[in-house]
Amino acid sequence: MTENDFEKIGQDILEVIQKSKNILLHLHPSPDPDSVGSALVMAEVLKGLGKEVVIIAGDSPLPMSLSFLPNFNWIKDEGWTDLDLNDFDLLIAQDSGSLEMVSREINIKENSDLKIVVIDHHATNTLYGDINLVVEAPATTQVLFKLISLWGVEISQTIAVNMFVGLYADTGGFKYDYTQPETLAIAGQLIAKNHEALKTVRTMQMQNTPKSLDYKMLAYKNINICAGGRAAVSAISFGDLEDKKINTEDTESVSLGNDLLSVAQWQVIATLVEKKSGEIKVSLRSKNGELYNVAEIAQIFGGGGHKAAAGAKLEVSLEEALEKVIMAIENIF
Ligand SMILES: [Mn+2]
Repeated sequence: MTENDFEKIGQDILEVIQKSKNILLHLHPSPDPDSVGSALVMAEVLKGLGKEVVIIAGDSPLPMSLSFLPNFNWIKDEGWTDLDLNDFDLLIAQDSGSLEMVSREINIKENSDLKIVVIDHHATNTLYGDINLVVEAPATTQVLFKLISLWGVEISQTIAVNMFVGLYADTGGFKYDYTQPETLAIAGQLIAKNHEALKTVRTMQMQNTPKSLDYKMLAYKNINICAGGRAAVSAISFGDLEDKKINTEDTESVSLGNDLLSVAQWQVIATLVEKKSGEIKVSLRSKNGELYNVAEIAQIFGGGGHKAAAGAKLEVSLEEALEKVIMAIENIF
């Protein structure tokens, strides 16, 4: 996207916001720090513009492992069916590459005439909004930094923290290849605004529960090595999660993908987690997305994401999912 296009779309979004009174924000299913950070940043900006704002947790429970973020209590523990979409003038859908990433429970377009503004950084974004600001950036909070700078909004101390955690998390702590010089420049400005942002990311990395380690143990116990030892797929069954009484709060702080990718020989890894019986969440990671593009694999299963990090959902048995994912991975080697 050219600078001109960015400015044009950015101004269009501001105009729509100015015309709206009640604005709805949401977290995407299995919300990550970029989703939560983006929602809290946008909410603060909108409140500053005198708007009524509601943030709902959406499909997933409130991500309590991020409850230390400033203004976290603004997020209502409500799903999409708990509210009347007609009460709102505008939905700003952030960090969500498709309607399914906004909600898998309802189809927002079929259930309302709500105007939708999309602000996102996923290359596979389906442009489902009335206005779409989809920018190649490592995190939605990076897009927001540019956007609110364009609007002339000052970065507050709380905005700085919520933006920083989004940048930090989506770049794996500024390690992933798609981290841009601009990402670090923005991170520097955020730290200059509020040095506490560093403490916040440390806090973020210490949110395991004792059962988080049981969860990791299950992942490590159920590894299938494939592609001649260059890839690995871990599969965790619903039964095992039930037996160990592992809940969302135990899993949301754990990045199995990063743990498995720490094995030097494995170029690609996948984790299959049977969240409910017959419903498999597939996460894929690649050490080198140019060489082994896992977004292509995710797309086979109706998912999406980035070349080095992608995901999908399968509604089959765990055994069948495992077989299919292994086959798809072996095909790209
Ligand atoms: Mn993101």
